[in-house]
Amino acid sequence: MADPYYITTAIHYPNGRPHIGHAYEMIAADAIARFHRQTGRPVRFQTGTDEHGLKMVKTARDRGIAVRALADEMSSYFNEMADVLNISYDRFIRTVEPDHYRASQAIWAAMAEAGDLYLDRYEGWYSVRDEAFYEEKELVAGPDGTRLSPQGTPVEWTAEETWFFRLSRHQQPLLDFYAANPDFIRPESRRNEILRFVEGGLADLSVSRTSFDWGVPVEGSPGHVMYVWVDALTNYLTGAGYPDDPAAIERWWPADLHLIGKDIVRFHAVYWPAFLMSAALPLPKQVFGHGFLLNRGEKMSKSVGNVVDPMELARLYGVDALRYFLLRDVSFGQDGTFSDEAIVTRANADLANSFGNLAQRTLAFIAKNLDGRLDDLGRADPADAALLGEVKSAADDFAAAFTDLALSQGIEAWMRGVFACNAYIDTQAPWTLRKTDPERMRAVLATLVRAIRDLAIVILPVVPDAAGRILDQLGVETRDHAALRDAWNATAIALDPPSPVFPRLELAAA
Ligand code: ME8
Repeated sequence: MADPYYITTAIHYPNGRPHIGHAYEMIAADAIARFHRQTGRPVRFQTGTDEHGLKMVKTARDRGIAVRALADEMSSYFNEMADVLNISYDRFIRTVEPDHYRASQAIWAAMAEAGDLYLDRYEGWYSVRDEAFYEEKELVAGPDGTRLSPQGTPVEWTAEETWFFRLSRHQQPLLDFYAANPDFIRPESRRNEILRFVEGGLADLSVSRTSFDWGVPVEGSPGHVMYVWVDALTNYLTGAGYPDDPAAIERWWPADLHLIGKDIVRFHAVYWPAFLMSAALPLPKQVFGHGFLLNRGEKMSKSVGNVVDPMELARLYGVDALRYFLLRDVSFGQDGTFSDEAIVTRANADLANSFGNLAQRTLAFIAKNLDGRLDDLGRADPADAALLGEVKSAADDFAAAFTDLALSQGIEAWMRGVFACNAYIDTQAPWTLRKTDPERMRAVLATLVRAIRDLAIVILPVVPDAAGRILDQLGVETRDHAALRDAWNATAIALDPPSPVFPRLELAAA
């Protein structure tokens, strides 16, 4: 039985509508989840919303509505976006759900049992926007002399009685863990950042709040709710069945991959493993901090007014084009920039003009000249095996790259397979063979159909809808990688004139 694979995105703050950065993270995680499913691994994929904390309280207060009403409304937009973008999640978790309360209280109890929690008074800086505490030495000066967090967000002084977690005690165990697991934090730049941070010493962490009540209650400590990051991180355990379902935990925990943005690596690579060590639970295998998406090179913000609605982009250009662009044009792990022009250019070049055209032209030719049937496989030539060899090597390179989370490199490898097919079709010229050598023409078409099927299977995780439709047109049911190694020959295919699955895009009017 293949190893189960558990992948998660960050859970998103539903204090506003989802933006393209949220969409990007879900799409990347979805492509990885789909890829692993195709290899035959049982996959569990979780995304969702992070609904507690002061940021939610303040946003609701500003809007004059109840926090729960804000959470319900905004969370539904995230869920809707996930569905529109074809995100194949197994669970869309909301941190207001009862099983999540049980999980958060269970890990709290385990940390208390380990002697890692104590009551004290917290005085220090807090950024509501980051939902994070900062030490004085980490702050930077703002333009008007105010203090800002290292992320550039406003900080406020807070003073209250809270529970503390003995993070300091976990400094050395964390360093030992990083040393023994060099791939725990990726990419390398993030790992180095975290090593420097932890080597610099860890202060104990304030993990409860008493100044508001929108959070998971700390049992036995009236007036305390958990610091939002304690319950937020625990969502990953909730999704694995903790604490109620030992068989599910056994199967899914530890998670294989927490996919998150670069701004929250500290929470996932320092606090989270420390909480888990304290609770005597296994640590996740990997935390990957992806880069940020920039709008034409600029950071997006409400005040600049350049925040982009991913649903609008999907409506204008199609979900598959958007998914393809984001995964192909952004080097995974680095920041990336997008614009309407870049999406259109990339989708047209790779999807409409290269792969789409290859499939459309081949299937339409078979539909027109052979009534959509290839019963007789014609006369083979070494060029056929050579092409299938190139496609196989493209598929292998894609798989190796996706296994290593080098997503854009994987797609580049796939494009090499598409280019090889287009070169083959031009050299073999089936439209000429139709008159001069029909037997050879059939072998060329059968080779192309085989190649198109394999390339469609390979690219399914990236463009599930369009690649799935090509496979439907070919009458191919399988979606698994195992099929890439089978002895399938093109037979009855494209009975009706095929319709193009990758339309040529035009730039939407500004
Ligand atoms: O941080 N480009 O939620 P969040 C790419 N609730 N990714 C971006 C981005 C951008 N421009 N802006 C944000 C939180 N992200 C917490 C997480 S997890 C237990 C709790 C990413 O809604 C960001 O890095 O602020 C994060 O991974 C995710 O979107 C949610 O951000």
